[in-house]
Amino acid sequence: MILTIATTPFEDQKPGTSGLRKKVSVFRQPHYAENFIQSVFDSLEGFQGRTLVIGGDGRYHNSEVIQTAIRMAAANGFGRVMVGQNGLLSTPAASNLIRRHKASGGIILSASHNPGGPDGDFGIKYNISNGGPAPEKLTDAIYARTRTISSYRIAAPPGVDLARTGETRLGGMAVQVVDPVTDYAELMRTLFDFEAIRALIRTGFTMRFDAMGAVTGPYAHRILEDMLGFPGGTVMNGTPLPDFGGRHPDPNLVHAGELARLVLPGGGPDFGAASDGDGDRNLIVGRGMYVTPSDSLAILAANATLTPGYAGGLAGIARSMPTSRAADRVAEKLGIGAWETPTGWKFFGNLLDAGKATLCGEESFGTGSTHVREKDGLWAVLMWLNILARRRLSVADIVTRHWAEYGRNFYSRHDYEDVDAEAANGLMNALRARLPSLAGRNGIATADDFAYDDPVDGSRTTKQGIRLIFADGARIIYRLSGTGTAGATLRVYIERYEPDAGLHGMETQAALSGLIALSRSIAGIGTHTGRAAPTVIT
Ligand code: VG1
Ligand code: CO
Repeated sequence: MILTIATTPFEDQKPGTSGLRKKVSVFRQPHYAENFIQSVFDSLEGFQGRTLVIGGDGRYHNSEVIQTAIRMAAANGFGRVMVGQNGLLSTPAASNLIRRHKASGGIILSASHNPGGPDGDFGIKYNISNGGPAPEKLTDAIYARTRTISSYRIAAPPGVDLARTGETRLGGMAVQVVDPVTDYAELMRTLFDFEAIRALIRTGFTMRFDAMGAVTGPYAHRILEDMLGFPGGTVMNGTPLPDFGGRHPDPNLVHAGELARLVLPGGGPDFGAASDGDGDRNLIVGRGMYVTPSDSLAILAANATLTPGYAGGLAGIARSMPTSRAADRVAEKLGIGAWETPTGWKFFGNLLDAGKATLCGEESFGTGSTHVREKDGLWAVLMWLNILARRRLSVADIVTRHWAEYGRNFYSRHDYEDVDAEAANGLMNALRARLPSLAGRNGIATADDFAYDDPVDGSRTTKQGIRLIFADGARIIYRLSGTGTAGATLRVYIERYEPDAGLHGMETQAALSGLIALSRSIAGIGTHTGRAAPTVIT
């Protein structure tokens, strides 16, 4: 039986950088998730009778909303939902399922790297038929719909049993519960030389992968341990938990500190990696070497032809604007396109679909390629393993040789978290107002607010970050986070190019100290926010 339930709009359902993210307590309000999901369906066309992929990162509240989404899909006329067993799908695995099974789209329940649990965050994201996050045009339409919605449709309870794989029905709709790992693991096998990685393991090579109590546990156990043959225990924190075991599943040196302390000092494993809540981010460390995500993108690009999936070369490399320009140097050397987009994976989709870019990356621990339309944590780990297996060098040697060849882009992001929202907006507005007067002083050559003209669909996106570009190519960038759920987070991105290999060994914060001081004084960070220093440095 299909129920039509009367509702009234919520004012705060505007999707951010990556879908709608709110506190669990907000999502638990009656009708809240239902309103948003119905607004998504109302903004789509031509899905009647077609397939919808549904999955989530297993965080607290996942099991409730997944049943809601399935019952609403049935009531709205989808022909089939394909859902991960126990409601689990990593974000890249969901993207793969959408593409592989020609679904009309997918709903991903995740707040990614944000903490989970009853006091944590929850999120809903819609992905389109190419497997990628909905573009701005669609998220704008969804938001507009949330402002006028007056009813939603939902199949009467009960929902469906997601514990067992196989097919059942809900009203006129088929419900197919699939193993979340199988198709994804198959895709990885087509891209990377598993035999070469096995040979590397036989030389005594060891690694640790920290799943951070989140969704990649089952993927990493299957691929790294069962398929590649790394010994049991290689995967840490490999069981997905609703509260991630109390962890903040953000794979940086702070939150993945356990892994970093194991690998970085030496004497432990040769290689360390971690992923986030929904499996789309990656952290890469070796003995004595933390690989910045910006460098990782450049290094993967420079070595891509060593892997079967990319042996034919790359069409181009895309990076988000605040990501360092290290990848641009590789693109230049390879004679391929270098693209610069706003922050958020949704801006890469068109470039990938149009064949303009093969690899993409963001400074925020996100790397990916044409194989899906999301960033992909385990994919990056496997690509590193494939390259290590072929080059037989340590992570540190690969990175320092890369710098010696291309020069080093010293890079750091300073986050000022949970700042008063008004103060953060005040800082950005004041900076914006002063843009015309900033150039010409302190070595700044240009100062602007980044706007992006999509080369494929011609859409224009404005106000994507304030850029101070120095005469020597150094950059300071300011933007506000679009994924937080409390207050505001000011992100300051700082970059400087150093061609002299004799100086590449400098500590990053020291190498950037002049720019860091400027980043604080020019924007008046202390005055506006009351903060003398950032809360997180990556
Ligand atoms: C952050 C990152 C951005 C990333 C986004 C989603 O957004 O900076 O690069 O695409 O998170 O990642 P923001 O607006 O907070 O800076 V995930 O893994 O949280 O879906
Ligand atoms: Co994520």
